Amino acid sequence: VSQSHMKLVVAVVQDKDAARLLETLVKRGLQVTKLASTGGFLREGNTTLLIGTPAERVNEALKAIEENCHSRTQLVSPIVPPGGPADAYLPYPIEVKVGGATVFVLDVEEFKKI
Ligand code: 2BA
Repeated sequence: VSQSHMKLVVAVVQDKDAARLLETLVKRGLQVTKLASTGGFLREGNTTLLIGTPAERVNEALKAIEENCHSRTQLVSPIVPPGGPADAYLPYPIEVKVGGATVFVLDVEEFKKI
């Protein structure tokens, strides 16, 4: 495979979906690196996968992501400001929709194994 045809799929997925997705990718012969990551908004753990693949297999990777990643709603409690009138108002949790997956597909300038 010529290096100019390599793509890098960067996928931020939920921890709950990561194991099954990894298994699917590896079973299909795609190579993947799993990174432990943290979402900037929720400040909770998520998983970032780096999938380096020939361009013609990007769709297979995307399909595996689609099949294994589900969106979920999560409740987030607003922070009561310290020293604030904690009982003057009742902060209620708000619903946030997270995932299925946030995916970036990048052109790979160079790909080497040294
Ligand atoms: P988090 O940053 O923890 O965001 C979790 C979910 O919270 C997001 O789900 C979105 O529904 C909501 N959210 C994020 N920022 C918000 C804001 N400023 N106001 C209101 N709601 C907000 P997803 O969009 O599915 O993103 C899931 C995770 O994917 C994110 O976790 C983050 O780690 C990553 N991600 C999403 N978009 C990204 C981007 N443009 N660049 C880098 N990472 C991204």
